[in-house]
Amino acid sequence: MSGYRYPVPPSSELTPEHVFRQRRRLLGKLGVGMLAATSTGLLSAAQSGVPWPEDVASGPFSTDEPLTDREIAKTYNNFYEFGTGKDDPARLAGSLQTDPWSVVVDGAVERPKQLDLDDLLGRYPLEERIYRMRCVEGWSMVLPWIGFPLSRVLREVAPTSAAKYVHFETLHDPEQMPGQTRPIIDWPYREGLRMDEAMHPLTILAVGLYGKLMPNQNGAPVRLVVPWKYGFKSIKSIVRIHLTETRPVSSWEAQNPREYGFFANVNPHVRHPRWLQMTERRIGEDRRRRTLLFNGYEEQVAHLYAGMDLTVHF
Ligand SMILES: Nc1nc2c(c(=O)[nH]1)N[C@H]1C(S)=C(S)[C@@H](COP(=O)(O)O)O[C@H]1N2
Ligand SMILES: [Mo]
Repeated sequence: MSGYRYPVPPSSELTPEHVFRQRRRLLGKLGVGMLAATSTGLLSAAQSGVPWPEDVASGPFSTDEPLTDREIAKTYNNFYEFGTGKDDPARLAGSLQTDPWSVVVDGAVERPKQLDLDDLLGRYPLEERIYRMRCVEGWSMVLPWIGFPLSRVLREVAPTSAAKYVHFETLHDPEQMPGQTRPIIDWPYREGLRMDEAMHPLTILAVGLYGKLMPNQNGAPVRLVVPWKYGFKSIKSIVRIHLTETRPVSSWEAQNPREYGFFANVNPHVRHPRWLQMTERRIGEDRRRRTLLFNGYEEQVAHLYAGMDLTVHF
């Protein structure tokens, strides 16, 4: 990859300034702007369920499998910053302040950048992507995300030849995230991708779900979605994206490297000491399904791992 430059997208690919200011005003009218004012807990983004103010294009790679029930997807969550119970995030994530918000994009880049909420909601053309999601614990869902390819952001910051990996960090604020007062992991939650995985068109930053703004419990205002990897790679409520030459150590890997590898590709043939990986339970169904290599996205991503022993690099 040395000497490789990611071209900056032509400005025609970015949403014109006036369009996203307008979107922001619309979102404001619909209630997003009120979130700060009502942050006493009367109304959280999760409860407000603000609909997208305009049509969102349907993006590539969507599955036509039936969607997971919206209410289940919003009440059966892993977001340890709000507790380890599946229903904790829905009950407790209302305390998360998502406006204002900013994401720093820096490190091995020529043009470091700070993305604020306006940028996240309007700078990049939004698409809906219906993806299968597979948790390492053995359950799966089909979720309609709204977001944009991470590659759009990475191209804009112009990675240098030293950029081999991308680190991601969740907000660290125990006052808003009560789970961070307990040493479950070494907070903040951290994740990482290799540069080619981060640039892959399946990899998105998501800001919405089921046609509405991202509920807090699902990782508002912006979370990663990497559908061929176990769910823990899809880090929520991101505040920093940092490009480096060295491979990051993700939070779960640091906590237990035998159970959680850096790659974490969905792979029915790589055993986990505590959970079955050959099959999965699609939330809402009774029978177990066979788990597919790369969560069924083999055609799109297998080439990224050509020549790698996936039982070693799990
Ligand atoms: N910051 C943060 N991100 C996180 C987690 C978490 O605990 N904290 N849990 C991960 C796990 S294990 C899964 S399966 C998915 C769940 O996403 P969902 O609740 O939107 O379905 O989020 C991932 N991202
Ligand atoms: Mo997970």
